[in-house]
Amino acid sequence: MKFLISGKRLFLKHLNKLIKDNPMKQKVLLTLFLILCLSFAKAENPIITHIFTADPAPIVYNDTLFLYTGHDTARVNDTNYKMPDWHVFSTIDMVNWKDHGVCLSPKTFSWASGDAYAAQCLERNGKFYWFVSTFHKNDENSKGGAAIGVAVSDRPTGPFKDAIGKALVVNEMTTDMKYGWDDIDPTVFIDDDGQIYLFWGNGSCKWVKLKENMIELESIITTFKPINYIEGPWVYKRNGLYYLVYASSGTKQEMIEYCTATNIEGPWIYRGIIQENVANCFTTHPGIIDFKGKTYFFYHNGSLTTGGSYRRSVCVENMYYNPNGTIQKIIQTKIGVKPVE
Ligand code: FUB
Repeated sequence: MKFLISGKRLFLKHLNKLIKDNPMKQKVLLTLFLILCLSFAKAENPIITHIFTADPAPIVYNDTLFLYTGHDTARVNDTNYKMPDWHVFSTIDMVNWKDHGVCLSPKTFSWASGDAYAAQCLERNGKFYWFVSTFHKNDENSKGGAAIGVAVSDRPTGPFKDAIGKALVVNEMTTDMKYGWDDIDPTVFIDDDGQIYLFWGNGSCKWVKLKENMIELESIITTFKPINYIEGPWVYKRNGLYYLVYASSGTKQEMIEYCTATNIEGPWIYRGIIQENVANCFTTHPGIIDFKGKTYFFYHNGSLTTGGSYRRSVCVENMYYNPNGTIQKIIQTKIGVKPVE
């Protein structure tokens, strides 16, 4: 860091001399200086500031981190979600983010009628499967309510098309929650033996095995209730231990809590709170990934100017494990994470 500062001073000294000598050189050097300043860019939370984003789901593919998010477009005084589509962002250094724009919307699914709720994309055999939650039309397959669909593409940023032509999970398939919007927030996990698992749910956590083709159910649906569970499950494995991280009842606002298990089918042992309430937002939503030797914890809050519970913004923090595999509390910061090479 010291090197960078004294380097800048030296650069400015020479710049001053050259400015006096030659106005053309002045322009070139000023441009170079601007580029130099940009290359020292720091991350800052929220990481996306030109639109409102929610429900972050990261994957790493070919040394690039791709971040799949929902998109909040509710007006300041609205009291419900308005989420027309899903975006993809990418970074190679955790600091500079590229917006690949709208890469999928519920309109892609002929059977869908509602908002673009939480989703997760992952790569399998060279194809990208984007599991999404949205709402079903009232038709011969469902009377409506939340549903889970799958879109597929040859590339992480699309174009994506409906992989099945109908929903993978409809409201009628789970009956433990007596309301229509419990089949939301899909997360997909592929175990070391290749078995694919889909977890999801609001109010209770549900899971099912998927077939090798990613687009058909292979088992009965199992439902369970981790302590304080509300929604937004994120499942992964580390050093032989399975982790189930989720948005929890918290105080009035959601927090993030987690369980671990030595078997993906449970029993899940409650391990406590990872993240306390977030700024200015009722919900929050976990997305965890290892990238370039570090572990990152993505979430959303309502901290942008004019932000709120329906105008959310994705943030990222470093995440650390204790030697016994438990997760240290996430420290929410404004400065975000450092760049990585
Ligand atoms: O973004 C809409 C819903 O809010 C998500 O599906 C939930 O996880 C919560 O973040």
